[in-house]
Amino acid sequence: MTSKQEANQIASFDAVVIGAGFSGMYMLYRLREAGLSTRVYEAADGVGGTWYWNRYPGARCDSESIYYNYTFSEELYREWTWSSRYPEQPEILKYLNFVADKFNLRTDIQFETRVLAAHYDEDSKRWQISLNDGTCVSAKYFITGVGCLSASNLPKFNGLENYKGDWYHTGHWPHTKVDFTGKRVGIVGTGSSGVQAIPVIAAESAHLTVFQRTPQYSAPARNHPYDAEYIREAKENFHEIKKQIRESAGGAPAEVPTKSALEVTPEERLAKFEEAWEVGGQGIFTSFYDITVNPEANEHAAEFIRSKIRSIVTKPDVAEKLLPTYFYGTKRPIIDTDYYETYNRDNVSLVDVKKNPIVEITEKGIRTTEGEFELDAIVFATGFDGMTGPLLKMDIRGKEGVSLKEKWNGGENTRTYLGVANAGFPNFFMITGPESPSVLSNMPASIEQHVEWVSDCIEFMEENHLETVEANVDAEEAWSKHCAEVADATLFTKADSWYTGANIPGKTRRFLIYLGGVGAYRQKCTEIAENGYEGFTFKKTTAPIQGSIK
Ligand code: N01
Repeated sequence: MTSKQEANQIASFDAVVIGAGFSGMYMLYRLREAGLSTRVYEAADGVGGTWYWNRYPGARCDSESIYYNYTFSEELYREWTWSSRYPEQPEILKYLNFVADKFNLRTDIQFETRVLAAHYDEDSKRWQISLNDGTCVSAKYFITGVGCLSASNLPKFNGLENYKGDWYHTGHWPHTKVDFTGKRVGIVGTGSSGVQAIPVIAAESAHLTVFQRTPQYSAPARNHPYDAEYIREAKENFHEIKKQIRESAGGAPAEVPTKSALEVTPEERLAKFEEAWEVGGQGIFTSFYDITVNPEANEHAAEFIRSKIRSIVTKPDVAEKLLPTYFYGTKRPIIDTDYYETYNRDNVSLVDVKKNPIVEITEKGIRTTEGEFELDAIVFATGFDGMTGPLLKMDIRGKEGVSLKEKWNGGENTRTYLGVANAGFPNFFMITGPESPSVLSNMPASIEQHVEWVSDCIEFMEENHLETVEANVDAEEAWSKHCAEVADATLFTKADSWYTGANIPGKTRRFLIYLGGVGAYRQKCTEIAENGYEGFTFKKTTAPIQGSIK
């Protein structure tokens, strides 16, 4: 510990957690139940994490609500009632506030406080955590619940500082309503955020210009209110739903495809896609088992969606611009409400900024190589520095003062053990970190699994009077290699997306999501724990203990 840290230290805890979203709130709940003094630090002035920040028009969930919630408490599951299949952001934020109230979580959350640095002190075997108010606290355990998509990406557009209109990023939307009535609005980006915002902003504004770099595959969400009977059944089936969520490949009950898109007749294939399109949601993605591994199978799904775009969008030149060409599903498959239909409105125009790139932001709007577009407001729906971005925003340093940034070497060497731990960083745990199923699963399911695994590990340490736990280098290397092998067998690594880091200029291209499935991953983590935390080294005050000590 430096003398400055010592002088500024104001408190010590058993555990410090960063973030008060789904991850941090449940982590707090579990650690408190285990009797540990725990403090959560949250930059926002309220709970909610991603659902606190992403307040842009049209923001809603793309996992079905009855599965997109905590399942650790049956009482909680029964007390909360979702209004619809894919609820809007305010409702999800309300749910998370309900959880915070029900379990009295706020007493141990310090809001409007950003963690700037966390350094492991090898003498005291504790983490020294520096806050943005200049103070410092210490903790035996340091846990990040910072999400995979919380570091927003605002590309460096020349001239943005000269722009006289208002501009917004979807990931940091104002808390008061932004009124686009009568305004000429431009939106840059057509990922999930852009696709959700575009129909809503188009309906409100005088004119909406969409600046599209890569056309996207999107399927209708077919959102609808839930009827009382459906909700009653879900609550009655809580235990079955919880089991399915935890054992499934994607973290939510879903039909497991058993057929290849190539073994069925063209008529059967089309019927399957049509059915998924009509039901709405992510069904096309899971219609056949080889959509994300076989280029030919993938092309059938891709062409089906292209045919839908051609049939929905009435202006052929606009439809043509909207046709995606990358492997379907290798960027996050989007679900929408009237996205393609919006391009039939007279007040919407589409600019292809791959063909005519953005040159600069001017005082009046956006200039592409095609010309200047005058705009009263600009919305940047340009996404996030995903996976590693939120962690690397902080100065996290493990043994010998080595930072996570140095260890991961600009992404060249990003390695974790199970996406939860890092060699060289004792008593540091990441909830849904790189190389765990995270964003390719129903997030609350993956979050609950990680939180439960981490709190079990901590309880095990406390019961056995262990001072530190650290991932072994060889275990980490083997896990990282396994993750890469699973990913390389798919088409996911082929797309330029935030999944691969390709959306951030200069970021090393790596695919940092474990694709083995939530159920299989859970089993692996459970086995590791049951085998005495294979691949981890625990230390008592003096001698290290390898492997099984149960
Ligand atoms: O971000 P994105 P997002 N010039 O990275 C474009 C989750 N999410 O916020 O594709 C011009 O997907 C970029 O173009 P390209 C979900 O997991 C969930 O939309 O890189 N354009 C792309 O079109 C999702 O995947 C929900 O060529 C530029 C867009 O900006 C993730 O968050 C809702 C550009 C960014 O798309 C991220 O989604 C919303 C530039 N310099 C989000 N830079 C739910 O439904 C980037 N773009 C739960």
